[in-house]
Amino acid sequence: MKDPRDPETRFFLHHGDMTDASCISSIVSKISPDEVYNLAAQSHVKISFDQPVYTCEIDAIGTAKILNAVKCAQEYSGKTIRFYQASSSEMFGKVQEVPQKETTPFWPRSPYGCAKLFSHWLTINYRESYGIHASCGILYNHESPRRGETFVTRKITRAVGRIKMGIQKKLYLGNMDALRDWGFAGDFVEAMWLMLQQDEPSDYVIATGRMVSVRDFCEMAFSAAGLDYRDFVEIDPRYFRPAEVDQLLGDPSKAKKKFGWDPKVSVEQLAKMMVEHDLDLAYREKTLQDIV
Ligand code: F7E
Repeated sequence: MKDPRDPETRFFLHHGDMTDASCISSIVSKISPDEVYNLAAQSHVKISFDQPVYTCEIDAIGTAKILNAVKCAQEYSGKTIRFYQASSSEMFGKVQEVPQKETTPFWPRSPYGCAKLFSHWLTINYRESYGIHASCGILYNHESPRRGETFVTRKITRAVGRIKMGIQKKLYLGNMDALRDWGFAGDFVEAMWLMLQQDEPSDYVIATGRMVSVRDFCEMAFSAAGLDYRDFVEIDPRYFRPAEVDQLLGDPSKAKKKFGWDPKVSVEQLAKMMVEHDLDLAYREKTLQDIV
């Protein structure tokens, strides 16, 4: 087994659980990290309506556990640990301003949005109370071929691949009029890292500054495979949410000004990238089906 203290070893997984404060603090004190990125979440908005308590346990109380572990480890060792909190555009929910910026008032519309808002403010509170170098990235929807298949972009591109290969007939969606500011996860992760390289901690909106509808994304994805979405997509009210976030559009100018961040991948390129990946995946599925 590789020695995790070896500088050549770039990646080492430790077991842990967001509900277990003792294991979080022992991992933080054992590793003594330079930077901590809290991306842990029950991150599906619709599921948060069905599992509100679990969502709050992980997305809200979990953050309190990590922040406190960071504070204690820092006090004990005297070493500065920089902290990143994955805040979400879902905190803007019923938007009070278009586009949204760091100063826009919040109005979350789901247990997920409420839990993220708690963590956002707790991170700011630890920064103000204990001088922790803690920053919040208010990230808009960020996607890639690695996206989970129950999120709408990947659900669409998976369906495109499978329909094209003849192993799926229809795609059932909920609210196709919802508007989102979709970017590429690779671009957004770069922004997270840049945030922690700044001398002073702060909060930043990370978005592309362009908004399209679920319907538009369908059009882009199906046409990337030479298909017309209107032939395959149907509405199923089961996918509607008890309270919807109708539109989200971010203004990333603070991040651009402070550390020169600019997203490189457009939503059209993103849809094409995901479709190409999922066509390949569906081709392999089809080949396997034909063999067995
Ligand atoms: O839905 C609509 C749905 O589940 C996008 C998470 O990463 O981004 C994500 O949250 C929109 C919504 O993402 C279906 O009603 C229509 O309006 O892909 P989504 P989300 O809820 O925006 C934020 C920034 C986060 O922080 C979250 O963790 O698409 N929609 N039909 C559908 N959505 C889904 N999932 N499935 C449908 O069939």
